[in-house]
Amino acid sequence: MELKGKKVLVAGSGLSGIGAARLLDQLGAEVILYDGNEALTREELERKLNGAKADIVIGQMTKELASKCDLMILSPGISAFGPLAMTFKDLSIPVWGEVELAYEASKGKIAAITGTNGKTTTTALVGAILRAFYEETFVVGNIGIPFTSIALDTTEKSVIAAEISSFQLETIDQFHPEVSAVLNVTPDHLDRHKTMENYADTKLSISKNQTKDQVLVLNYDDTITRAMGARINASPFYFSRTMELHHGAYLKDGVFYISIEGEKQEICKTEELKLLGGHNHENVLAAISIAYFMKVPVEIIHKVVTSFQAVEHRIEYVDTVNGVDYYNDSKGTNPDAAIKGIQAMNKKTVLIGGGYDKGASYDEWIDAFDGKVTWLILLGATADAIEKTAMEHGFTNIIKVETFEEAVETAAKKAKDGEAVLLSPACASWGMFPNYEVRGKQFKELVYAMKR
Ligand code: UMA
Repeated sequence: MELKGKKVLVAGSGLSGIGAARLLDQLGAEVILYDGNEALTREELERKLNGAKADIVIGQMTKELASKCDLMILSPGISAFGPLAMTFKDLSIPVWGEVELAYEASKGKIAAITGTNGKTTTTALVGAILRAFYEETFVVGNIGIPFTSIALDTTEKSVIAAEISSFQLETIDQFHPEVSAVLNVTPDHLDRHKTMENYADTKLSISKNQTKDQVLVLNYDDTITRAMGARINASPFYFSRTMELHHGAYLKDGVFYISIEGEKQEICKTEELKLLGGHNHENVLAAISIAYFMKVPVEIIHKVVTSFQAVEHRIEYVDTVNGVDYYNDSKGTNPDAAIKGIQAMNKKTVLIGGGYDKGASYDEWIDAFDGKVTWLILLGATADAIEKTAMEHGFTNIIKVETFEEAVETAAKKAKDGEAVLLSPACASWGMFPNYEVRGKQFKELVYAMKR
């Protein structure tokens, strides 16, 4: 769609909304920046727009305003099936996500990565590998850099590693990655997607425009992603931590291999990695596969994979205070991610959990405590629900607190010399923090303050 002169409403004034508004202004569209949060001020949004032209509307959306628009760009935090998006859809006005808009405006080849867990680490690792080989590499998306913010900097020679969430996939249309990946699908965001089937289908739509000569990388060890291979136009390429594959990437006896129709090549050994935890072996297998099909030579993949360090907020070692190791896993925003957090610990652990309620079930998470968790410190909207589940599973060493400071203080008191404190909440941070990054940074600050 030619966007010059079109009236486009951008919904949401967070990272994506501002990125989209700025891009649209550069493309010559007439931009309306809308945000439903009445606590925001015009001045704040003008400051964020940083010189880009846009009419600002805060508060209620009206049908009259909607009917004047040619297109609406939706921020990922707002559902594509909620009342705001439906107002536009009912008027037959196209609704795109910020990712679709960026795709329309950008050039180059995209490696797009989704999955419930591991997508930030995998995207960062793929980005690092691509950067070691290609001059023009961009790393964007859910990882925290809106795709729209770099769209006009891309050229035909660019390669883009994009972390794409299920929220972002609700509103793609023509988005067409060269290589895509669905790392795993476990329960998350069910308050928004309602059923697992819906959630998995949304994830799979990452590949909907790909053709037979393009690749969708899938996890063979996850039953949901394994079944996806039969439902796509692209060629599936599987990875496995448990099985040797004729055509796929796999881990066997501590060695990572990539095998193309039975022709196998060794990439590296587990002992060479700086990434901790078995779940990271899956991320490495996925990244190896994606980079291979983005045509990066195996020697370069080896070099980057073996030097790559963990991403901030994902089982990140913070410091040791009074003999206790502190780990920040603020990115553990659902039970499955938090299970990986506990599994990566190799000592007795005081766990800090709880937060925003996404309607998850905590049974498997509590089961994963496996005698390793000594105390569970709970806070946020889910504290009572988690306590109830823990009690049902016979885990009673629970302390509920009101504030985050209190949580860290209490954990420090309960942890003994030689043990660990892990922030891995199994819940999103919303309600207490704007995002998990702020929660993780505050955790680190509190640990550093104790050390001082
Ligand atoms: N808003 C409304 N109406 C609503 C809801 C929100 O107007 O009904 C407004 C809010 O007032 C706010 C804005 O929308 O001003 C926020 O938009 P947003 O929630 O889409 O957040 P962004 O700042 O644009 O950040 C988004 C992603 N956030 C979400 O999907 C919730 C970021 O992922 C991403 O890094 C960024 O785009 C750039 O691509 C964060 C995230 O939490 C890390 N992702 C979820 C996850 O990983 O689990 C999916």
